Amino acid sequence: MHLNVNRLEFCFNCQARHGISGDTNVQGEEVKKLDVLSNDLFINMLKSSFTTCLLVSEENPTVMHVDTERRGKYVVCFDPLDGSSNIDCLVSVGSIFSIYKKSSDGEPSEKDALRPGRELVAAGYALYGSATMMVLSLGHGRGVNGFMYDPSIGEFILTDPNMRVPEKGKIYSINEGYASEWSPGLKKYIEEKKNPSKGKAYGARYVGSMVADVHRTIKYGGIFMYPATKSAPKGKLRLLYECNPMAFIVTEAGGAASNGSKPILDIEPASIHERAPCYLGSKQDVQELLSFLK
Ligand code: P6P
Repeated sequence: MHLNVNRLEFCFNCQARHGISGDTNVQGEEVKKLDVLSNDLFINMLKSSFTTCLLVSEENPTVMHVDTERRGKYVVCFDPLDGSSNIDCLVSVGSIFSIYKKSSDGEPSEKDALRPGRELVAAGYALYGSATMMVLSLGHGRGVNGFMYDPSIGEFILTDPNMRVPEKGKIYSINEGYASEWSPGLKKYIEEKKNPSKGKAYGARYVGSMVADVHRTIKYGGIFMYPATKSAPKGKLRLLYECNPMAFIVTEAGGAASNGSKPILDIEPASIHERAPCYLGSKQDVQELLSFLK
């Protein structure tokens, strides 16, 4: 799947494209025009690739069926432009996707997407930051690879082969604005990172775009958290096209990803837009956090 980055990047530079389109998506969030454009690009490119039979997008309330004559064997769940609320202030945004191979007989249906992340055959993200990078994994011990986009030749170049998450990091990443809603265990963990009983305090980094925060966590180590809170008991991030693909990639790169009680990849989805608490990053940092949550 070659994402039409030129067209998306071109539109980043088109003033006409910035700003609110006046619609709201199934999550009740403002939909910016680039959200709509990137969603259309993903849908059109995937359908015309003749490789997919069912699509799930953050921007669409229900699954999308691919017409029979263009149907393939893959189910793709995607967030076409994650972090779009950051577009107008030029903070990095990204696209996230996960891919299942249809295993059921008969017509494709929603159940072909409601499968644990362990069954994914591939996952990846594109980060539109100071450069454009695609990070991909085919799972099953085949590692994680990063491809930087070179606009001078219009191709993605393998610049980060076999990406690995450091065993332990020095950064914690969470939106501290919701601290009053955290569980006691999470409050104790964050306090320990700020005023450790031994060793040095962790640094705090939070972009507010999942792709940027996760990419930094893979590169530098540490832990990214979007926790359950009193007002959002299942957190904010969506399982099928945010938590699962990132958990698949981080786990494949030697890290860990949990919802606080089990590996994210073991969660049995009940609906295509369901949310899950997300704690992922360096194995030792995630394990330490889980000991506090217990
Ligand atoms: P908050 C972007 O809207 C997003 O879905 C993720 O990219 C990001 O990690 C999260 O929401 C940020 O949410 O509540 O901290 O602004």
